[in-house]
Amino acid sequence: MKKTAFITGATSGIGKATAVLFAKNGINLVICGRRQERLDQLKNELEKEVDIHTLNFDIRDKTMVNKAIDGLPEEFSQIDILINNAGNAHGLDPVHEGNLEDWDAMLDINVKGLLYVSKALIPQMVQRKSGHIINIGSTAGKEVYPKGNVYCASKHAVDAINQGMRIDLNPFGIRVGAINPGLVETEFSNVRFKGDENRADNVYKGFQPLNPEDIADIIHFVVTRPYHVNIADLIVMPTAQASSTIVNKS
Ligand code: NDP
Ligand code: 8X3
Repeated sequence: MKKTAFITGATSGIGKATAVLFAKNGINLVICGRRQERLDQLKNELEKEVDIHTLNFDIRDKTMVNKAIDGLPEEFSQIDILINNAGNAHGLDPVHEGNLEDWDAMLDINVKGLLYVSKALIPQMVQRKSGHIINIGSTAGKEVYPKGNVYCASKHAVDAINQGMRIDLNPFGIRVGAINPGLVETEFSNVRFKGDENRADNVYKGFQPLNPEDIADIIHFVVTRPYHVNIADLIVMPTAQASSTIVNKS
């Protein structure tokens, strides 16, 4: 029987690439994001391959999250794979110059939003005693870099939540693991720098960054391991990157 994956942040970058690869491999999809036209476009592209349903919600809004998930049609109501991917950095400032709205956005989206979606979906996995959760962390969740303060804190929280979920869901046979990418060229830096394209492009100049398909490939590898194999925590960087602050640029 085909599995169903629920992917947050499927309108762009890593989430979108994962949706495309999952569809190619026969995994039915619930794709989520706020940009409905992008969700519709992706649905049009992929519905020849799999059953696909779109959900539009702002992950910060727990009422919206619950309403969307409670309203899933019967054929999409059993979620086998949850990809907790939606997230972004907002700003890159030293802590004393940080913008409170940026801080709220990062903690509300990357941490609380991930928890809202998880809380809405995990009980059915517990009841069935099956499921697989992939949390998209970051190298920023493993080490802190200059001006990364609150984004790094949000991803360190994802690291802790990933460990906590794995411990609490262990009695139910639910697999939980994190994938922690380094520099991936997506819309991430456009969002971080609020549409400043030059600044965003500069992040990926002078070396070959990862692309979202590289991460999708790894996510697909993780979810296709035999049931007794759980990839618990994985860090992946471009070859040119050695740490958050060391990148070999030409
Ligand atoms: P993108 O900006 O390309 O994609 C972010 C996705 O998150 C979009 O689909 C966006 O959808 C969704 N999203 C953002 N805010 C909200 C919100 N409030 N409510 C609902 N959905 C939201 O970035 P990436 O693909 O790079 O990022 C995906 C994940 O990977 C993030 O968790 C990020 O932290 C992580 N990551 C990224 C790295 C990188 O270098 N790019 C490296 C390490 C980790 P929409 O705007 O339509 O709502
Ligand atoms: C994204 C990677 O180094 O830009 O999480 O923070 S980084």
